[in-house]
Amino acid sequence: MNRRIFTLVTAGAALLLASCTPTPQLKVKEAVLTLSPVDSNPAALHFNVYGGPEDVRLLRVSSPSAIRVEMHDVTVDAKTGAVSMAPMDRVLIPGGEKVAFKKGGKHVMMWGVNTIPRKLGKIETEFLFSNNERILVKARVQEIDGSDPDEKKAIDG
Ligand SMILES: [Cu+2]
Repeated sequence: MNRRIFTLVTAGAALLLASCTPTPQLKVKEAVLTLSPVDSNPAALHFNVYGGPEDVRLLRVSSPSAIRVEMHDVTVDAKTGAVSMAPMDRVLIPGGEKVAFKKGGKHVMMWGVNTIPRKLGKIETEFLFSNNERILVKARVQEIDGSDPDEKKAIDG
């Protein structure tokens, strides 16, 4: 009898523990593509990556609606204050941690974004990680002032 109660209690404790410390899941969220006011200039993709159970590297971001996609980091020259950006091959995503790709920091640039995402107001993107995970994300597309793309406004009226 006592033994049975003990088993029930440990099972309950295990359940409780499991619900308190969920295994982190590798995720990409809050993705927004900001178009340039000049159509021939690249668009900037910002998003947050939430690390999974182990460290991984983000190897590539791509989109069927863009000709060229690059990951960039921004550096500020300590002496002159000049801002420059350089392509990154890979970005470490530590397990359980958030890595932000945001204005003034790491970001993704897209050249040649075609009319489909401009009309839909959404763009399909794919994130490839070093553990071979591929995450598909539909990012919101906006003009530089945060409004819907001009092409979508023209359709929606
Ligand atoms: Cu850039």
